[in-house]
Amino acid sequence: MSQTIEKKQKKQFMSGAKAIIECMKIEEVTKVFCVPGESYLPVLDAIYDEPTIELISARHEGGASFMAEGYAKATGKPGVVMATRGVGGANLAIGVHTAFQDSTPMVVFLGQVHSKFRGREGFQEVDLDQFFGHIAKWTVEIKDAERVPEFVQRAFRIAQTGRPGPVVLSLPEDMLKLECEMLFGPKVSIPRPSPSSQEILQIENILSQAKNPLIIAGGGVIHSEGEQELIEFAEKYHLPVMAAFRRHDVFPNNHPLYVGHLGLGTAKGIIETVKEADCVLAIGTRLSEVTTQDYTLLSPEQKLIHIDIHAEMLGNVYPPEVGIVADARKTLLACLNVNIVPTWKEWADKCHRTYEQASTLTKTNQKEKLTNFDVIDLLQNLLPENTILTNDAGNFAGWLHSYFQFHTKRTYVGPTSGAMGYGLPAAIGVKLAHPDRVVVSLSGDGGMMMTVQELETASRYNIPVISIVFNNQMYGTIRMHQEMHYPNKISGTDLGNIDFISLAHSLNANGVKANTRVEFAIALKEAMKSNKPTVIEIEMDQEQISTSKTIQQIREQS
Ligand SMILES: Cc1ncc(C[n+]2csc(CCOP(=O)(O)OP(=O)(O)O)c2C)c(N)n1
Ligand SMILES: [Mg+2]
Repeated sequence: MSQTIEKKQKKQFMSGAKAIIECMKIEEVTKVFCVPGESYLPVLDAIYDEPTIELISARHEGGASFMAEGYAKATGKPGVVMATRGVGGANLAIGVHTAFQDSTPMVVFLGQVHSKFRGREGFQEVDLDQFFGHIAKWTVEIKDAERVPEFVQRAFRIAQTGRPGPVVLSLPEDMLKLECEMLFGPKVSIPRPSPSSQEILQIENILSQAKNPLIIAGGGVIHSEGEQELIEFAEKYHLPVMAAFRRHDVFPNNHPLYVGHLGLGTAKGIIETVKEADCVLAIGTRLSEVTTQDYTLLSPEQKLIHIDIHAEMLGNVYPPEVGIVADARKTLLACLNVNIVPTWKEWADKCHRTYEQASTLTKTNQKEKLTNFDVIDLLQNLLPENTILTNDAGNFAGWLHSYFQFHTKRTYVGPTSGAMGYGLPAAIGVKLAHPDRVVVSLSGDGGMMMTVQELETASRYNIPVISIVFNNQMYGTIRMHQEMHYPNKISGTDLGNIDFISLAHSLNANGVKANTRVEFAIALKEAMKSNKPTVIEIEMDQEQISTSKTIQQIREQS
């Protein structure tokens, strides 16, 4: 027994800070995002000495944490981010919350005050365990240097096991300098539980009685790398597939079995498809508020088969007929052998037609001023198939969600948390993960200004992301809600105009305004060739507040 332990674990003498870096090496971490602070200088110094890890120093911890989150979504590996004490922790909390809501693996290291000062409200002191307790999957303050490997390796395990999520480790500054004998375990392995044959039989029984079955597929399918198995399962039994909120790329949108996306402002016809289903197979989705359209999507008459890696997700929103705790890919593989004669082709075709009707871009124009429809049309036609798109929160995203078709897996990265400021930094994280692919972020003027400073980070590290900004000089989404509930009373939603082109230049990026289709096409092609980040500004029609309504139409209806 002790021999086995000797073989698997290696002992080394080093400081707490160096042990953190050693753990990162064991986990094959190659990118760390941060804003530096004096509280964790030994960690920064240990990274300086480690050639396999690149440190990306951002302009704001919110940006750094979104970069780490986007990087994690693009790679499937944990995003690693560091910041200092209460101030850095507070700033990066938005990325931790996003990683939690989006089930993204993330490991956060925060410098903490000296152990001797803890509890006296020292400089920038916050009890970080408590502060993050509610929005992180796990938190720990490492008080003993010799326990660094145990806690850091456990952090990487927890971040990736079951439903992935963020973990937060705080590091008292004296602990980082202490040297002692460290015992490291092997690289974390991730359990991928399979469903039992009994459970697969239950799926078979329920599905074989269904007249109008429907799959709702979420992030669990992507995280388990089960996209191909989902295609095979759907094709074998003619099952229509719908994507959960901001999981567009879970299934090819140009596939005859794709039937839409459940998001904000989803077309009525697509919601009708779910209402008409008598059996829903929800896989790797927590059936969130947005996916379920404010928890109104399913009714007790519909039979629910719910498969999730996290037991607590089952019955959290709807009580399932059968609930299975298992890896999505493993379950889809097992489902490939169910004994069902498919009879659902007609139903699947009908659902697909509904999706096509709702998502066909008919409103593009060729000559006049560029519209949001044109932008989506041109992105669809000019970008290479493996381009990765990210988006911020805001009404401008409605055009992307409704009309852009994601054909290839792992081509979309968006915040199910709905966090503004996400688009640009997430794109930077994604581009670092895939430097050879085109990465484009879409943002509104409001969201862009929350993390615009990260353009300088992108240019400093030569990360040529393309950032499209839809400028309507307002917090358009909230203005839309305001007009629906309090027409003609604009409160807090007007914004001043920003010259995004000058702003981009001052942050060492390219900047160009596109007013027509031709100008946009040229700008996009130039941006794809550039080795600098590029901002393309679109002047949005203020009146066209959403994909389907003008401000005037909303006022008339309310
Ligand atoms: C961090 C954060 N703060 C506030 C909100 C609420 N919110 C949602 S959309 C929105 C306005 C977005 O404005 P903009 O980025 O300009 O996009 P637009 O809706 O105008 O297209 C706001 C304030 C949010 N989702 N996230
Ligand atoms: Mg706006």
